[in-house]
Amino acid sequence: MTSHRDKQDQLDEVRHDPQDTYLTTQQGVRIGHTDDSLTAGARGPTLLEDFHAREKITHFDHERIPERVVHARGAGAYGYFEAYDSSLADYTAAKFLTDPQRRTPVFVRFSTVAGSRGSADTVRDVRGFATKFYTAEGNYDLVGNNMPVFFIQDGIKFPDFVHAVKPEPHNEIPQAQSAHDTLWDFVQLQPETLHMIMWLMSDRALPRSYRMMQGFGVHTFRFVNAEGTGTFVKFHWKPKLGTHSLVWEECQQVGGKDPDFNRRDLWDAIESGNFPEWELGVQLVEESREHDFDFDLLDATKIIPEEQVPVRPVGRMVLDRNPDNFFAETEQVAFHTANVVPGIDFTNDPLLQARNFSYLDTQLIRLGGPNFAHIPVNRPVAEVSTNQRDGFQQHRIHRGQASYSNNSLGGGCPVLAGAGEGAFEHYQEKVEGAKIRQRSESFQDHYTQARLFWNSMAWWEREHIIAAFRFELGKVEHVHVREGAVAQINRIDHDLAVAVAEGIGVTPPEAAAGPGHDDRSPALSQANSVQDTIATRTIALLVSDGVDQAEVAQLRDGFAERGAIAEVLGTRDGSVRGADESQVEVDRAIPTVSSALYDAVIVPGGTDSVQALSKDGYAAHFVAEAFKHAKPVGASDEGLALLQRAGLDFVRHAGEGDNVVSDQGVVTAVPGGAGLPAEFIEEFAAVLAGHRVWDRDTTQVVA
Ligand code: HDE
Repeated sequence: MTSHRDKQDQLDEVRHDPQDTYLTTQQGVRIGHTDDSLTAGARGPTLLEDFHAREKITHFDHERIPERVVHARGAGAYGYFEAYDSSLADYTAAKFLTDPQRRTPVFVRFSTVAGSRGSADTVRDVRGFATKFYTAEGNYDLVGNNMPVFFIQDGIKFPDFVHAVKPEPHNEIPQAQSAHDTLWDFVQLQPETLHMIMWLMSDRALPRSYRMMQGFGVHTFRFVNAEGTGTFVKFHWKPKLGTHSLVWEECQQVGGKDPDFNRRDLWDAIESGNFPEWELGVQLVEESREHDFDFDLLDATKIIPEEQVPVRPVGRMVLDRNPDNFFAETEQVAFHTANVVPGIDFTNDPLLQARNFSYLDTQLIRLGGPNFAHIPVNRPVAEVSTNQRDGFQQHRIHRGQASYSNNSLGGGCPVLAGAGEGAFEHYQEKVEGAKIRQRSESFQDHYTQARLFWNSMAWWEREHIIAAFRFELGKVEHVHVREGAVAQINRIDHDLAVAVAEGIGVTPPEAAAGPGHDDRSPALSQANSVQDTIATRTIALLVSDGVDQAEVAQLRDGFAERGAIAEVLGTRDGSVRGADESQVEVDRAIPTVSSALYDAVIVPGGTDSVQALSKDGYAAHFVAEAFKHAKPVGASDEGLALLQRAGLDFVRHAGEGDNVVSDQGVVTAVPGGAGLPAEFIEEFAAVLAGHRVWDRDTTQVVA
């Protein structure tokens, strides 16, 4: 029976703890002095025989390996997957998806695509969502993204696309940005990118947290059941906390204040026991229905709208353990789309076919040879027995005389699995055709689904998309590239193209022929993914000397009960004085953070505290900015002064019989004998569960 511990038990064998050890060389010789080289005299030359110095420096010189050519920046964690029931057995022989008794260990790595290893987390980019399932039948890798489509249809275009999006080759500018000429030149000339570009310009490219984003296998894969019958399948991960994003301005601020924002969030959530969780779902299409759609199932620039083929929930994944060592685990993990197990197979999606070549190939250079599967994080929990031998970093001591099949000298071992012994059998698809270099006619419509996406957005999502196009194209130097991009957008939606053109100094185009349909897919809008929870959201409580300490405690406890985290931000670090002269502990000083790092802000009462905060530029800015970013803002009666100082002069005082007022996501309360009324926290939590308050008059904000 697979248990969630299997992988961890295996890793325990190689985990090393320096506790109670002596410093040694790599050869195990103890070292008593590591600060000075061996020299001829105190001021003389260093001696070659100083094996310790040489080993120490040589090892250091070789510490770096090539970063991933794409998805270089990432963060990972361990966990497990469990199927809800066995109902998928009609479609797939994959045991980890059909045996609810199993807990299959997993390692997941989230990543950005374009930036280098040291780039900021909160850039506008696609996020990788790669999962390695250590199943009892071998490793299965689902190497997906947080967007369900891709930029190109055929893998042969991948080097072109990546060269276009990466920093430009002459000056290596800009880092981790798509807002530059070469990407948009590629886009304007390659309309198959457009559907994905719509996703990239949307809030999906700015996840609030890895724990709050969806994942998609992107390609149509194939399930194969025990009888050998195939069914097309698309994979979906849905986060338990809903799908939520930052706004673009926040992303840019966070990039400076905390470039590790998403990485830290994942780490902290796991360390504090708030284990991230996703539900795995599948869309299933019988082979007989392959041609029933107005797009090609093999085209990775298309989704199957959920309204056409519903997503069927099949199991859940929980991440419950951080790695011990970033390099050993997160950096050395090697995913590969061709790592499949019986029950899962490929389709002829030309993007997938190229990936099946690329991922093995890239590990050979990145991890220095063919034995990277021996690296602990990559080792299956299933038994491995091959006739492959030697190579750099061979970690196994293969015994015996025979390393070939068939053999008689080794007793015929390793033996071939017979019928019923779990051998992987390739799906027997009949294929025929002339050898040609030509894209299928069925791949030629690049606008219908881009328009479907646009039609499905809430008004504020549309506003964000327009602003994103304006930002990105506004950074493009070549006018013909701006114009070309607008012309392409015009074929998706005329109003969108006009809005973009007006922002970037390009003549708005005439209406162009395009798909022109009004179809919508509600599942595409993040407005429809809100869950009724505030678990792990962060709320800033702004305080200074004289704060009402009872309110602070009440807010901390009230939000903790709902799984959220209220942090006390003071005009200085350490502690501030409460109104009753007690010490109120401060988590962080306001100038060291930013409203962009929190989901909401509340100003508790205490006359002196609010007065001091009102004189503090940082505090007023904090509130104004949180309001501008559509976040919930709250205040106890006295705290209103700071809200007004921040320009929120529409905020009314709560009054008699009306002790909590909630207007445009600004919640205020008049405390009674028992402190803040219970409805205050309740109402604030309800607003916060909605993540942002888009119906807000932002002209109220002081610039
Ligand atoms: Fe990748 N991709 N990719 N990709 N990809 C890599 O493999 C590649 C594509 C994705 O956390 C590389 O180990 C080609 C689609 C993720 O380690 C490389 C093509 C999707 C990760 C590679 C694609 C992805 C990678 C670089 C077009 C979403 C990070 C390092 C045919 C379904 C995995 C590495 C991790 C990484 C090639 C397209 C997702 C070079 C040739 C589509 C999440 O092999």
